[in-house]
This record gives sequence, structure tokens and C-alpha cells, in this order.
Amino acid sequence: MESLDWCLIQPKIELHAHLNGSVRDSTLLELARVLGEKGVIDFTAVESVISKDDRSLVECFRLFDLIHVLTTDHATVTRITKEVIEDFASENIVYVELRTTPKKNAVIGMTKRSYMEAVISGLKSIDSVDVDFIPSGKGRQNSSTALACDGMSNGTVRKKIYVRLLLSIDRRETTAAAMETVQLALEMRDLGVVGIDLSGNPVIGEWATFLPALKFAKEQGLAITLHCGEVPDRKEEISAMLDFLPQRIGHACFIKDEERIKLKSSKIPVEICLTSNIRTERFPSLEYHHFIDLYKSKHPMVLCTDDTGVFSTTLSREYSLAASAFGLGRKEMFELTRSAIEFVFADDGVKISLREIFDATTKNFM
Ligand code: 6MZ
Repeated sequence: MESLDWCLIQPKIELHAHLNGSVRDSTLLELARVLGEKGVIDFTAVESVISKDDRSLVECFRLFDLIHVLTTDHATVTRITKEVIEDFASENIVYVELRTTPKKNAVIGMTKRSYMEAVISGLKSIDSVDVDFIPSGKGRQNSSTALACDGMSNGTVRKKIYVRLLLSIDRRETTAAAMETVQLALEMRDLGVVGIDLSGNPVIGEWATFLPALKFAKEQGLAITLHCGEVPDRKEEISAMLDFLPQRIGHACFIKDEERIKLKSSKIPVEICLTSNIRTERFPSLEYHHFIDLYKSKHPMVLCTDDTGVFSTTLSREYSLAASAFGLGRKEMFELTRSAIEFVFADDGVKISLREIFDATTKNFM
């Protein structure tokens, strides 16, 4: 088994991470304690939910609703964004696409736009690492590809992480609400928004509801990733999603028969979240996971975390798990994460920089 240490020091790319699913437990507990003291929630009940390890998909979505109660105010959104990116950078993730669902809360004057501005404030407030989130030619771009991966520097070079944002449409939303999110994404392109994600409880909502907004987003040049085949018996939806030709899909656990053939011939890259899939009982164990089938057929794919907080994992841990479960060595792991450069949603300039970063470290990791 590849040691976790090695998986920690190799540079990595994270393409499927939900902001509110990636909050530190310690932060959630701190926020819950404050709301408990104010009498808004029952802290003891919430504490046991947050600290639980295994949870079904249903329990998982209940937990998201609880997390949203704790985190949905501007200052907290800023704080969790900062912490999540710092955590990713600390494990040598060099490029992350962070996705989040813009939220409204009239009581506290929150609009989808002000929610996203709070996210951007979080990115701006990070000073422990260099954060590159503004696309080139739009102002703040730092063209340097200097990067400190713990395994390759003497610790004097500052770490740098590229961050791009995806706005999520929640499957509970209406067509109009989905359209509002797409419109916001278009307006925030200069601030690093590169695409749209469709996520949320997979047993809720109809594909037809989101299609007009997703079509519009695609026409306007936003990249699209869809949670697809996360639950069984969704043949028609899966087929329609694949026909839509999104730039990537997430999970793909229950894509079978003709849809599987369609997926493979389409070469649509798949974001794989091992721990999330096991914890939510999509597969009895990794031995049954579709990773190995996609990997053997050289289908484009990338390992991701989904929700580091909710599933108590890290991207390094996901690589270590894959190494031990599927027998991949250092070279294969390095190539797997490097291959994701080809399907990040950032512009070509970022892709060139990422190739340079990986090329500069090849000798350390192969
Ligand atoms: C589907 C998921 C998810 O957007 O509030 N989300 N949607 N499947 C999953 N796999 C278990 N994990 C997270 O982050 C939390 C939201 O992301 C989506 C859900 O809509 C959840 O409420 P944000 O930052």
C-alpha cells in the first residue's frame, strides 16, 4: 500500500469538492455551540449528528440541511471558504474547482450574489498561501508557477493554489432559480467562476426542470458538470444527461448497459469519489467500485473528495485508498492526477502552468 505520506506530498488536482460539505468538524462544532447557547438549536443533538461517521445518503442530505443552518451568513461563508482552501493547499492540492450552491436568505439580507461575494471575500482573505482565482488578463493573476510541494522544496517557496469556482444548481430548485444561478455565474466570470454543477439529493427533481438553464449556460460558454447516476433506476435521466454532453460528470455509480457504452464512447471524464460512495452505501466495498472498470478501459477520470468534512476524508487519503484497493503504484497515481489537467475548466494558461508544475516534480514522484 502506498503510504499516506507519499500521497500527501504529490501535487494533486481536486475537481469535485462542495464547499459546505468540506467544512472542518471543529468549525461546525464551534458554530453549533454558539447557536446552541442562543437557543436556536439543541447543541447535544447536533453534536452527535456532526460526529457520526457512517451515514446513508438520506442522512447525508439531512446533515447538509443542518450544516446550512450553521453556516449560511456572510461572515461564516467567508470563514469556511478560507479554511477549506487552506486545508486543500496544505495537502499539496495545486488546483481546485470549488463548487457551492448560491443561497438566499431574506431575513439576513442574503442574495445569491451576496453569498458568492462572501465566498470571494474568503478567497481574498487567505494569506498563508498564494491563491490564484482571477482568470488571466483580469487583474490579479500572478503568472509565477512557483510552487512549494513539501516533497520538493526546502520550505522557503510559498505554496500556490489555483482556485476556480463552479456554481451549483440544487435539484430542489425551480427552472427560474436555476436560471438565476446561471446568470450570476456569467456575471462572475471575471471573478473565477468557470462553470455550473447540478447536484443535490438525487431522488428529488426532474432533468427537464434544469435543462433550460443548463442549455443556456452551455450556449454562453460555461462548462458543465452533472451529478449523474448517483442512485439506481434512473436510466432515462442518465441517458438524457449523457446526450447533453456535459464536460464532466460526477459519481456515475449506477450507469449500466447501453448508458455505460454511451459513457465510454463519449469519453466524458468522470469525477470519482471513493469514500463518499462507500459511506453512502453506493457499493458494499471498493472491490465492487466502478473505478477499476473505468481505469482499465482508460476512461478519463479523476479522484476527488466530494465532501471532506461530511465524509472525514482528504484527497491524499482518497489516493492512498485507491492505491491499496486497486494496486496502483506511485507512477500510476501521479499520472492519474496529472491527467486531470486536460479536463479542468480553467483556461489554457492555467493548464500550461499546471503541466509545468507536474513536469517539474515528475522526477520526485515516478
Ligand atoms: C449530490 C451533493 C453531494 O453547495 O451548500 N452535495 N449533491 N450528491 C452528493 N454526494 C453525497 N454532496 C454535496 O454544499 C453542500 C451541497 O452540495 C450538494 C448538496 O446540494 C449539498 O446541500 P454547498 O456549498
